Amino acid sequence: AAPVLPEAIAINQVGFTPLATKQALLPATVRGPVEVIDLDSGRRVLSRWPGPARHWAPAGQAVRLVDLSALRQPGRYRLRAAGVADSPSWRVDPQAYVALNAAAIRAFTFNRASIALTPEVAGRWARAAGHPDTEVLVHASAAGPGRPEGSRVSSPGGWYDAGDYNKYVVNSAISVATLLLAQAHFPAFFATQRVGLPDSTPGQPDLVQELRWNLDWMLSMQDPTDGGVYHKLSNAGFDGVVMPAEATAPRYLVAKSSAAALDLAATAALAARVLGAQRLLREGEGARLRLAAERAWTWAQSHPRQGFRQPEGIHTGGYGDEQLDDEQAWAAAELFALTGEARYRAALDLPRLGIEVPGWNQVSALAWLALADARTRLPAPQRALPAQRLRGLADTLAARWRDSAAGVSLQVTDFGWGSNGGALNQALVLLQSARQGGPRAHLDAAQALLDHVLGRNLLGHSQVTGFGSRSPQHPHHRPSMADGIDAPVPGFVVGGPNAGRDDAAHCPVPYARTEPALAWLDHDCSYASNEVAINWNAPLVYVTAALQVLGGR
Ligand code: 9MR
Repeated sequence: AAPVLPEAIAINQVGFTPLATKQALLPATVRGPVEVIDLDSGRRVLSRWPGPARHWAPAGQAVRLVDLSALRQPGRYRLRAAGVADSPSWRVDPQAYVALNAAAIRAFTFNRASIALTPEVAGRWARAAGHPDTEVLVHASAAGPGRPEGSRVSSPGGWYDAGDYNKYVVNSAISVATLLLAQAHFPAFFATQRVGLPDSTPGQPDLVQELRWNLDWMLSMQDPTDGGVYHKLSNAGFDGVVMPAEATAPRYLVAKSSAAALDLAATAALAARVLGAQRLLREGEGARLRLAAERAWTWAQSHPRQGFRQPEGIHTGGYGDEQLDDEQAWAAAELFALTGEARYRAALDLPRLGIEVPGWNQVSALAWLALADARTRLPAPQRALPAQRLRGLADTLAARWRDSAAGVSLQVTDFGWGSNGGALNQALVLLQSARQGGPRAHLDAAQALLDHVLGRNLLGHSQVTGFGSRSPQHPHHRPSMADGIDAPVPGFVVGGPNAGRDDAAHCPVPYARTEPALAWLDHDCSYASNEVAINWNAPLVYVTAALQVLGGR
């Protein structure tokens, strides 16, 4: 029979702010009390009985939870119980998530294209610049009147998407938008959050400085002739396992798509609005962002169903999405929130617009967040809709959290490609309610999802490189694989358990377990469960900031 998990008492290995709800996960076989040991004094400071053993479907086994929230004294602790190994150490700390948040932002810096990372910025992960992207070839699929096939375009900067070195507009958009929302919702936190970037501008928060690296690149993906937006800037095939500077294969601008145009429109409009409201716009930037958004919108209205299909000879990531109602709504909502123009509101059918947890191909929640900010300009009968939709989704997630044997809202179907990113996006939704004075349960359900990502799971592993005493050592991330340094580049959340195990045939070692919540492989072969990606790190930045600010109350 498969071993009973977790092998050791599982808990968020980074820790908690003093007032946070603090839970640990136990194998069902543990029946006695769980003791909290203070690692400085060696003394037992709390003892609590675990709850009942209950079946948790995503892992196909029973588990127990124990609540340790009564412990509020800052310190370092470990958990002990008869019949199971001790937990890893963890902290109660008023600043519990400040360093993790900084590292999560710095992970974007580590993934910057076209720039060298010096030891002052990157420590032992310093590296040479790669991918200047100043002479990118227009691929046949992207050729147009102003830019024939084979012509050269400069499109430098931006972030590498993930463990690969390509740059994709659709995934960039949700990543930048999520970071902009973090800046919009927690400005005081980011005003003092210093990360140590290669560049800084007086008066600009580091978060904004970092996201601009990619926002500026996104703007360069717009064709000045017609306002259309290229779907990606990519090699023909994925690079080998080499450092960025050694990856010198030709780069292409590939096919315009409706999704890329709508997502750029939404992100540029959001950037103009958030940076404008916070007086962070640079000279001419507000007008430039607005014009880019308007032109991309106009192009998309005349090319409403230009899906992305991989052209002949191009084999890199797809980010193809055929269902674009949510992208259309997000772009319309952001342009309406920015400009107040009736034509954008007219493009929205709010009673029919649903809401789902955000993801690279699902942005309806982002549309509702924009509409919440613009609610006073909606017709009176619709003004309550944004709050209702957002609250409704948060209530659904909180109900799943309450019913869960493992104390987390994740269902069997949530354990697909990038499940950790999905978990953090669920937390982001719950935190919309929490930051507007919603019930404590919504804050607790969000905390539980961060706990899951930081080690309160049956794998007993934190899922963030460099954080927690057991963390991913072999992410599918080319620099981490090629740099000759044992420790992976820190601050990245890996994709996480993925029931699809889409890479199993390609990996030299098998997944130890196949249950949805256990299908994770800490091997650099595992692009389907152990890759990093900007769209998963962005909600890590959001959620750690939110729980630092809201959970400390
Ligand atoms: O995150 C993407 C996931 O939702 C898809 O199922 C998967 C397969 O199409 O692709 C993932 O995105 C990858 C992208 O295509 C290329 N760069 C790495 C991304 C993360 O694995």
